[in-house]
Amino acid sequence: MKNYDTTRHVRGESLFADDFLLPEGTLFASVFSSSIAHGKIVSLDISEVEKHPGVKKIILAKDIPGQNQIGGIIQDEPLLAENEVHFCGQPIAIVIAENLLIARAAKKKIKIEFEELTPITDPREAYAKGMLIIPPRIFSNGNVDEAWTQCDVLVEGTVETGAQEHLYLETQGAIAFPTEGNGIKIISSTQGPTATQRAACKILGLPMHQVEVDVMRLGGGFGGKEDQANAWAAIAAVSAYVTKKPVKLILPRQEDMRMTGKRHPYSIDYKIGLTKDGKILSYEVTFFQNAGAAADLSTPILDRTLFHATNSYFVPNVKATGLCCRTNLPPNTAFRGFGGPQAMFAMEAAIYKAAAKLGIDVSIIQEKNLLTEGDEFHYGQLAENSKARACWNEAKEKFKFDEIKSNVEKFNRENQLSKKGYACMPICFGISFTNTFMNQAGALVHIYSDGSVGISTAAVEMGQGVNEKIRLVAAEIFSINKSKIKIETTNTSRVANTSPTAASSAADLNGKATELACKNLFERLVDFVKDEFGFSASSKIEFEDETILGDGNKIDLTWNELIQKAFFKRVNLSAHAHYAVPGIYFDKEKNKGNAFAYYSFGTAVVEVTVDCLRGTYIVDSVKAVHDFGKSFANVIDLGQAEGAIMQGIGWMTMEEVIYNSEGKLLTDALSTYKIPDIHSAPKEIEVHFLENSENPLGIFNSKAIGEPPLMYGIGTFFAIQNAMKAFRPGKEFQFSAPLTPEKVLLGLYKE
Ligand code: MTE
Ligand code: LUZ
Ligand code: MOS
Repeated sequence: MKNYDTTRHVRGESLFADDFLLPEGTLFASVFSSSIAHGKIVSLDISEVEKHPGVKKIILAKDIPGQNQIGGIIQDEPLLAENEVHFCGQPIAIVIAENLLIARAAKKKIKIEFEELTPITDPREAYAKGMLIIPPRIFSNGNVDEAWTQCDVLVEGTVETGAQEHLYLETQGAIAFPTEGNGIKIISSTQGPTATQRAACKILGLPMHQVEVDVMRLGGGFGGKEDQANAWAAIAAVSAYVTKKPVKLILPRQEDMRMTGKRHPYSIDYKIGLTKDGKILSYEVTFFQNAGAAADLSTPILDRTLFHATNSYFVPNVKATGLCCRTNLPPNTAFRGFGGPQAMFAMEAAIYKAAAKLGIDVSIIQEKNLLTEGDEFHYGQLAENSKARACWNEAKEKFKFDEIKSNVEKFNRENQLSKKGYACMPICFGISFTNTFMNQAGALVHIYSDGSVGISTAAVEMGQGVNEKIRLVAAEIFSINKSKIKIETTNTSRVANTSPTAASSAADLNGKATELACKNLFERLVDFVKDEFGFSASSKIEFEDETILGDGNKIDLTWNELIQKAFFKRVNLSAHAHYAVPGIYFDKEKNKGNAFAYYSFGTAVVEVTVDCLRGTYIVDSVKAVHDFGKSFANVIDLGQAEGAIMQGIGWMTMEEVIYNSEGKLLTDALSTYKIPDIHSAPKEIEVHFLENSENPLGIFNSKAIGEPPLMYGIGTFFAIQNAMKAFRPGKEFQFSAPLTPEKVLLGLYKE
């Protein structure tokens, strides 16, 4: 299967923001940022920079024509720091020069003095000092306090999860062009063109019709450009607005790593209560979310953590508390899974600890508590069409859990310094933006008079294959060769008021909008054929491989001829459609409602081998049965599953974001921040498509795939820990991710 971009990608012909041919006179921006995590700006001297040859302009907070504010949900984030700085890497000044080298060299001449204040980097410390961004959020049902008394066993503990750097191949960036009448056009590497448009409008003090945002494609986003592309686009925009010249800003990798937020690290307290045969009765959990210095998307991310507090299990009594803690780190942001993975890691940790105390197999507790049809989540929605047990049962049978267990035990009996471990990992992920209003999209479809088709939607292509999916939708409805269909750039003037490409729902939302628009055109063409060829109103007109059938008989008319005829008869060959997900709502006061259109389910089993002399490990295999609904793009979906699994393994094992106590990022390059390469990929990944799954709320009955499989990676942590237990039976290990080789070694040998 060829993806929409395949040919251009392999020939190096695909255009990214950095590849745009620039008009003569384009200027280049570089961002001067804070070197400390918390402090007051005592003095700022730019006089030396202004004298630097080739420097055209320096922009400070006071030069911003509109509001110095880019907070999307909570208005707590200045674009440029004015009196205080709140994180290391916070933008303070924009240096604009005739070329990039000058801009970067000149900014070193800025003289700044700070009065340093003590930074907070730990969310629990922030909480203790009252630094909450919003009041505590609580999702609950039943009564945990009453339920504890009915439990045979109670365990409690603490869990830590680490940050994760997005490391999209293409760093953040934008190019802004002044347009007629003081407007701005921005070419941006953003997942959310409308959010970028809004941020630029606020900074410039312009109405939205004066700012056009255009997105060709992204070299990866992974959530890192859902909100955080806005700042760089706004910086390019204000630079172009002030200088009246096109201005380009592309972040160098190290600045990108230092200045942008990551996946939220969490510190978590849990308490779980079960009967002696492993039925979970009660679960209480408190999430200390390290939000960083501004809210960004932390509040909806925290909500998704609360939604997914019980992962794929039914728990009758739940109290989940979310604390959004302000610290002096770069504002943390969306990252594939959006707070869900942290919640699921905590739930699994609780189950592991309970299993150890009960002296039973973890998988017994997992299996016993899986969601069954119609179980109620703690926020009131029912697990309808639950495939949790179907996936588990099929995985158990197909991958032979019993055999894996006995093979691992046999290996461990026969090997002293090398130990194997395995873990089962069921997942359940809700599909929809949890902010109900965001679940809408638009499509604009033009059939040109030569029969070729151009489609614009709100979806942003970032490697996940959404363009190919949208092309397949149109090709299916018109029954034309997909080579006739072009997917246009994502542009706010063509499709307005869009939600970001996020929440795994771009293919569903934009695919459905495309389906509606194409069906609309199809109906017009059917009516035209009936009129033109004398068919009755009740006749059946079909399109098949670019030919037209009337009541089952071929009409002497190709697609191209039909379109040309329709054009000359003044048929409207363009259609816009809007799609809004039906049936969802959520009461944010009571924290109850049907937040999700549907759920994505699956079960994976992960096997690892740990070298107990070195602390190193290899992932032998990840095998999963995943519910893709009825996939209509199998190769893309499989690629998404495999990529997400890798990213999940990276988060759980080797990717370690380290800030020192002064809030300075130490892992700001690929020499110090390790991501999985081909050598650390599982030797085997096998993802099986669950059969007989239908999903009318997904495009063509498929299910969203972008994020859910990431959470299979969590199994890797527990598989490694199980291998460690085989080496040191009886030793208690901490649930602190990532489980790097250093931590494995210390865990095995340090008392
Ligand atoms: N796949 C690639 N190759 N690159 C990406 O940046 N982002 C992921 C996922 N898969 C991403 C990706 C994230 S975070 C999301 S939310 C979904 O793609 C968004 O696209 P979709 O809604 O079309 O699945
Ligand atoms: N973004 C968002 C998301 O704004 N709301 C969500 O619920 C969400 N979920 C997953 C990923 N991004
Ligand atoms: Mo994905 S975290 O919703 O961009």
